[in-house]
This record gives sequence, C-alpha cells and structure tokens, in this order.
Amino acid sequence: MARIVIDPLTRIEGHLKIEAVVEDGVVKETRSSGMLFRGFELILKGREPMDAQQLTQRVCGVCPTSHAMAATLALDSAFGIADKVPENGRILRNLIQGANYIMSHILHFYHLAALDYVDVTKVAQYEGKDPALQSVRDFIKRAMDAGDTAMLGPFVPRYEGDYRLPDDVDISAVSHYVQALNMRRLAHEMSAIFSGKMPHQVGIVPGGVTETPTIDKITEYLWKLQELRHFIDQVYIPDVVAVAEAYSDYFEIGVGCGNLLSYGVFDLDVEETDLAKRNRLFKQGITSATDLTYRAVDAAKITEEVRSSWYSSPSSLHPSQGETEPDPSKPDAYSWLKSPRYDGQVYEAGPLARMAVNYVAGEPTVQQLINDLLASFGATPAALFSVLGRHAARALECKFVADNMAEWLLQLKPGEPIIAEYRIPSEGEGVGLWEAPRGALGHWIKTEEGKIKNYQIITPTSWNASPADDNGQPGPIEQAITGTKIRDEANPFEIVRIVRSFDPCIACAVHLVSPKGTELGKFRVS
Ligand code: NFE
Repeated sequence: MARIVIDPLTRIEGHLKIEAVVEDGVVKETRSSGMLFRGFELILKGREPMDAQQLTQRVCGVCPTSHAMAATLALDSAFGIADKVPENGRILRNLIQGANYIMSHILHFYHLAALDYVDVTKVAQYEGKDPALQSVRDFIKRAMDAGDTAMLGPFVPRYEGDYRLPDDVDISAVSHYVQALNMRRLAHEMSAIFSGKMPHQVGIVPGGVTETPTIDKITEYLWKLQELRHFIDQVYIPDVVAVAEAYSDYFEIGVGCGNLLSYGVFDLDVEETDLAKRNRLFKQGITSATDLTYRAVDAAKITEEVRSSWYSSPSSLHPSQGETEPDPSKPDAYSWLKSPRYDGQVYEAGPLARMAVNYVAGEPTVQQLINDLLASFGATPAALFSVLGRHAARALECKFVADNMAEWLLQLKPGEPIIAEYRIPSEGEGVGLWEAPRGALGHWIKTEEGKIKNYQIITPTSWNASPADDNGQPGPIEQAITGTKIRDEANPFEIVRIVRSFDPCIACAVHLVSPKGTELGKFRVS
C-alpha cells in the first residue's frame, strides 16, 4: 500500500492538498484538504451591507465578478429591488460577468491545465519564426545555459512520462499558451470598459450598474469580443479537441459523483424575484449520470456539513442560518472547506453541470454543441462525466457565452436608465444564487439595524473539493480520484489531471494565527 501526498497541488488557485491511498495500482481512498482559511463571513459581520459586494470580491482575484454579482443579487433581494433592475443594468451585468467567464476559462485551459498534456520542452529545438515560440525557446535556453532548472518555472517541476501530443500540435499549443495571455488581457479590458477596472471591478452595484453604455464603449467592447470569439472558435476549442484525441482514455477517467447542480446564470429578465426560478441563459437545475433528466433546484435543500472540517459550529445548517466558528484542532477533521450538500447528496458544480443541465432541459444550441462533439468521438453523454468531459464542457460553454454576449451587446440602449432608485432598509434578508466560472455560487445575507448580522458564502470549489460529509460520503473530487488506476506512483498524472479538470480554487484565504499571533500551521509552497 502506498500513500501519495500532493501538497500543495499547484496550477490551481489557493492551496489544496490531495492524499491518495494506492493499493495494487488503484486508488482506494482519497482525501481532499483545503489548507487555507478564508473567514470572509467573519470579516463582514457588523459592517455596512453595501460593503459586501466590494469586500467579497476579495475572496478571489480570478472570479471577483461572480462574488460581486452574488453579493449584489443578495442585496437586491434584501433591499426589495430584485425586479426593479433596468434592462441596461441587467445586460451590462451580464457583459461584465461574461468577460470574466472568458478570461477564466482561457486561463484555466492554457495556463493551469494544459501543462499536464503539453510538453513545453519540445520548444527548446524550435527554429521557426513565431515570436511567441522564440521567446519560450529563449526562456528555456537561459535556464539550461545557467544549469538552473528552478528558472524553468512554471513549466517544471512536473511529472514525467506521459506527454503524447504530436510534435507540431504540441509546439503550436505552446504558441497558444503565450497568445492566451493576450486574450486574457483583452477579456479584462472588456470588463473594465463597463466596470471601471479589473480584477475587483467597481461597476456592479445593487439596483444595476454605475456605467452608462455609449456607442463608443459598445464598439470597443464588440471589437475585443470578436477577437476573443475568433480565438475560442479557431484555437481554444480545436486545442481541447486535439488533447482529447491524444488522451482519449481520459473520457473514462475521473467520473466523479455523477450528480450535477447549477443555480443558473446570466439573467434574461428580472421579473422573477426567486432566483431559483428566474429566466436565465443557463437554467437552474440538477441532473444525474444515472438518468440524465432535468429536475428543478430547491434552494431550501442546501446544507453545509462540517464533520470533516475545522469548524466547531453546528453541522447541516442551511446557509441562511450558517455559522463559521473555526476550530483548527478539531479531531479527525482534515479541511478548511465545509461540505455543501443538496438534499443530503454529493453534487458537482461547474461548466459540466451548467452545460449538462441545459442539455437535459432541451436548450437547442447547447444540445447541438455537445452532440457534435460527442459524435466526433463516437461517444455517448456518459463520456461527459470525465476529465475530458469537463474540459470540453468548459470550452463549449465559453463559445456559447461569448456568442450570446455579442447579441446582448446590441440590446443595450444608450441614454436609458442603468440603475434603480432605492433606500437601504434597516432590516432585510437576501440570497444571491449565481454561477461563477467554476460553478454554483451562493451568498446569503441578513441585516439588522442597518448592519450585516450574518453572511454566508458557498463557493463552487466548496462543492467540488469538499471533504467527506456527516454520513461519510466523500466529496466530488475525492470520488473522482478513488478507483483510478495509477500507472506510475512517482508520477501520478491521473490524480492531478482529475483535480485540475474541476478547476478548483481554494479561494483567497488567510494564514491562520491565534489571537496572540502563534503560528498554527505551516505550508510548504514550491
Ligand atoms: Ni477563486 Fe471562484 C470561481 C468562486 S471558486 S475562482 O469561479 O466563487 O470556487
């Protein structure tokens, strides 16, 4: 029996530790541990409600827009203005959020996950004229000449022995790695056109947005969006397909819990104040690998369990009643993440969940995108529940969102209102159900005497990287790893490829110290 410990698992956001017990080459048990404490719920207590949409963005530099949206939706509902947001406000929120989806998905594929499949060292022999490849080649050469492999980060250290892309595909993927940096800059610039700056934008506020649409801004946004759409169609999706062709066994690796959950995202109107029922581009719903049928979401069925988490607060509370009482010495606990559960069951969140829920709900464009992809691999929808299924769903979703953004942009009406008028009530309660790029995101707020009395956040990675719950049910990433065959225990590609297919983010945490400043934990970062 061997124990594989990957700590920290790099090329994700935040610090995740994975421990896998391997027997006869197969993972028998997995533990996923979030090694940083976030504590935003505690920071927000007693503060002005309007602080929530600014402070919670600091949960993460990758998905701040989603936290702004979830907080703002919670405030919209606590202030009684959820259905008063004007059309321009609704559309601009979607455009600011959509730009962040594109940025995040390109970031994930090229700069976080691709290095599991692409052998960058092949570029050392490059003799062509592509300036991006020349710069990577020179970067590699400098490290080689200096005899210092540490200078090769972020490309090494890495696992060895399973890079399969044909040379030409591999080298062009490295070129796209560099090109993708520019694409992410473009997406950030798009956000900033309507939200002031990125990351941590300032445009999304209760009632709508702060920025007016003008012909100039719409044109500038459209120009950048068209360049990104071209990149998604001509580069990103083909690269995902090329990886899938070379690593097709990963359509069967990393299946996971088989249950998918989406809160829905991108409001198409704001008439419905119950966000679990609101008309959205991505529909709210759940589905399962076993039946692939559509079922509605009931937000009352969400709980957070803490048996395996470093918290002494009660378990199985609905987030509207949630409590955050850290207890770093709790026996048998192994994660700072709580275990969100839906109706007591384990659910995966993310692009696969969104696309699959829309697929089973009958959304025709999503059905066509997925059916075409599956047909090209001779695969059935069951193949979606896998490492490659998650990558493919993310890339196809990126296209679906970007294509819709081009239409939304032309629905803006310069000169018309962008924000509703409102007064902040001294007491209120609200929930913001939304989808961050990585999946279902919920903010729950309660205010009293004009201040935040309670605030709870459940992020997508809390769903996906959660530890075992009160009934011992492992979280989605744990389930996806357990049962996997490991070809080489010294180079456990399978584990990191599975984890990174979920695109986890152990978001914006703080080092944990006691009130006296005593160090309670030490983390090796390499
Ligand atoms: Ni830090 Fe985030 C997204 C949120 S992660 S990246 O997407 O919410 O769980």
